Amino acid sequence: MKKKIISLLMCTALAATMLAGCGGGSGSSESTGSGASGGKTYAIVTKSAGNPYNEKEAEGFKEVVEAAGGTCIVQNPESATADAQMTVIRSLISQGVDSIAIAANDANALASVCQEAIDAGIQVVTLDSDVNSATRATFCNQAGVQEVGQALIDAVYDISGGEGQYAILSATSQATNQNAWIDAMKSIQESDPKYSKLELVAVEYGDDKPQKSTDKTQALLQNYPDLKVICAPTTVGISAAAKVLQDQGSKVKLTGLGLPSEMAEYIGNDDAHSCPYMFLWNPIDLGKLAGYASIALVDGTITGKVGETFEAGDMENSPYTLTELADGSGASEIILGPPFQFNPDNIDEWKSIY
Ligand code: RAM
Repeated sequence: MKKKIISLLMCTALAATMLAGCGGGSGSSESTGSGASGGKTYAIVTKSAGNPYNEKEAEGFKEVVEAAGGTCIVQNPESATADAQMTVIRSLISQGVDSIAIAANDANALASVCQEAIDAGIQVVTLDSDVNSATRATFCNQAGVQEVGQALIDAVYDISGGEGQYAILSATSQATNQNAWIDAMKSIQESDPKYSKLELVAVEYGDDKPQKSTDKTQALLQNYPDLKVICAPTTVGISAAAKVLQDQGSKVKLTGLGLPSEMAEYIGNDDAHSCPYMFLWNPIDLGKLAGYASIALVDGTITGKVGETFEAGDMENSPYTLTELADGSGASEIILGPPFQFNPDNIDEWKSIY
């Protein structure tokens, strides 16, 4: 009898594990809260597993969904590719979730799977990195693209002394957000003679993988002996590059977008530090914003049209308004706020927060 109970318990445990496994994708988790949005399921698909920035984003999203009583599914695909995201999105569609928030690895390659979700009655919202704007309701954008581009090119200008070679170490070559920021940097540089003495010698892609980003940094140092600055608009790239430059005592300086928790030891104005300053926003807040936007879409408070507004609890700029995306399509976005500068004066306040 005892044996039977034990084997019954083991079978039940195995079945539960298999059911949980149906969520697919590496780093999947599901949890439920209690309250007004009870019975609804809100999913978030990050760019990839193993990136602390993505974990913070998912943490904020989950907090909001659960506090509202919803069920939260977090999916972190194995790699930062559109294919890996397609697999998890198809699985979420077949599970019949109410909404999917996606940090897109590719704007166009994900369009058809996003349309499949919409056709299945699922609300699709993007955060951090957009898809083709016709295939989602709205985009939770961490900061205006022009503002990020301006902050980065000004940092390169300032740190290089206004002239000389710089290189960009990006995430993946298809990432909507990084490509938009890089394009903004290039067009600002081209349109203002102030930046005419800066020379962009290379754009490399570390694919948001620490080792590949390390290798690409080392190759940049070898290939461009006159390089003055590396700008890495990715938290994974900047921390890998910071370590290479600082360990080698390189004269090349670094700026870009980084997590204070990962970058604190590299930020400083002296020769012993590789990064004088960098920028970011609060990734937990970006996830929270996507949580509130998902709930507002599911309960019908917003539909994704420019001009609509929704409440976002105790978030700084609540209520948020859907504003027009700068691509002329008439589609909407929701801006979290301006990019924030982290430097030797404030890094210690922020390094334990995110
Ligand atoms: C990486 C990711 C993410 C980006 C940040 C700045 O973590 O590529 O999409 O927003 O960097």
